[in-house]
Amino acid sequence: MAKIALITGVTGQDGSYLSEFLLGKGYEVHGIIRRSSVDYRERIAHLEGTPHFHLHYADMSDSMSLVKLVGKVQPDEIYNLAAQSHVQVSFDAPEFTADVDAVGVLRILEAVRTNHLEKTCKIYQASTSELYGKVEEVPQSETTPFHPYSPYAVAKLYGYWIIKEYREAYDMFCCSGILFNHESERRGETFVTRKITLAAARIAQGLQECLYLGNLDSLRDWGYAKDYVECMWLILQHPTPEDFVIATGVQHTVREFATLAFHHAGIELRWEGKGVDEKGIVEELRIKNEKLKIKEGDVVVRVSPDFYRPTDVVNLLGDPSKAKRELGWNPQSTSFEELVELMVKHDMQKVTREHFNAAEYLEKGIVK
Ligand code: NAP
Ligand code: F7E
Repeated sequence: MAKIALITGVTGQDGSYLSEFLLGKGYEVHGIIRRSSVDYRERIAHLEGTPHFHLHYADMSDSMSLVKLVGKVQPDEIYNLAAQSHVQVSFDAPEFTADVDAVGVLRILEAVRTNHLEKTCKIYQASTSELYGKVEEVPQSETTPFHPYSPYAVAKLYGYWIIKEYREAYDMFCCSGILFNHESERRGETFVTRKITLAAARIAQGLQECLYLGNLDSLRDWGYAKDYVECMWLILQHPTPEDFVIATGVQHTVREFATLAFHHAGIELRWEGKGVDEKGIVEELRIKNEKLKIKEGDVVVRVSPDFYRPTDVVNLLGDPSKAKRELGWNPQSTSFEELVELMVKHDMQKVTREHFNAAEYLEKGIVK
């Protein structure tokens, strides 16, 4: 009998990769989608219609929809990935964020209990390095104290504790993966990495002149989403329900990410100034493209306080020793350098496809 998995957040970056991963392992995969005025399911479009992949309407803010769905699907494993996942947005929509990211976790746990599946259904909770927030030690491990520093992080902290509570109170197999930032070609376009790789691709193809960013000094431990979804599964295959830090153990600034991304788009940057006056300037252009709107010496990255946060998490570095030791997971399967390169390559092609005749571009504009 194939195992049955239910994924909330199936349309998101991680949900799409996890669906592919579980289908590859022979699972029957069910995903929760929510009603929207436009059906925008680009990340899972290639899976729709495949025999063991099923989508259902439900919502993390609607208990009854979750209770009915869990009863209908009878999952062996639930991966709770659904969330309002943008930290900056959580300052503008804190109540919605709390409802989905905090109480939503409780609703999933109660849906499992209501259907009397607490002894058979394992639950993975998408927890986050944002719990460490205003960090109390570097690097951060499973024993580092939490200090959440945004409405998103406070909501996710509730999710973390309610999972732990149900594990102890009802002997349920439910665990949190404390995942550090993970990115990919499918990352939402307003997260800093994807915003940078798309802008570098557009600037390199003459479609944009400047990229505006917030805090360039912020440090993140960035991994590749495709590598991280394997860990979600491994956590549920572990003999005992436990929480794990998933990270690469390497950190870089936003500025370093931008420098490398522009390099792969054929633009070498140098940085001048400090704080809001800092600028990324074209040091060398390695692109031949008649459509290009920039030249050497032009400013292509500026700082805008619009992207500053009321409180910002600035020093995340994970210690993945436990996941390495107990799950046999390799935190270095995709390096930072490989991640940036694959994201830029993808976005160079996407921009070309969307805006130009590909053949014309390949003929006239190439990265030397
Ligand atoms: P994402 O791309 O933003 O996807 C979020 C998913 O949640 C989408 O499928 C979204 O559906 C769904 N969702 C939001 N509100 C919902 C609601 N009320 N009911 C049902 N579904 C809802 O996020 P991600 O990067 O894949 O991250 C997956 C999970 O891991 C999230 O919980 C996030 O907080 C957490 N996390 C992410 C990272 C990271 O670096 N990516 C790190 C640590 C933890 P729509 O498509 O309809 O909007
Ligand atoms: O910001 C700085 C910003 O929005 C990273 C989510 O998946 O990972 C993600 O949250 C850093 C921050 O991700 C811009 O201030 C500078 O310090 O890409 P981000 P995040 O806030 O780390 C965690 C682990 C999650 O759990 C979340 O769900 O970059 N930054 N300039 C900027 N950030 C954005 N978005 N845009 C800028 O222009």
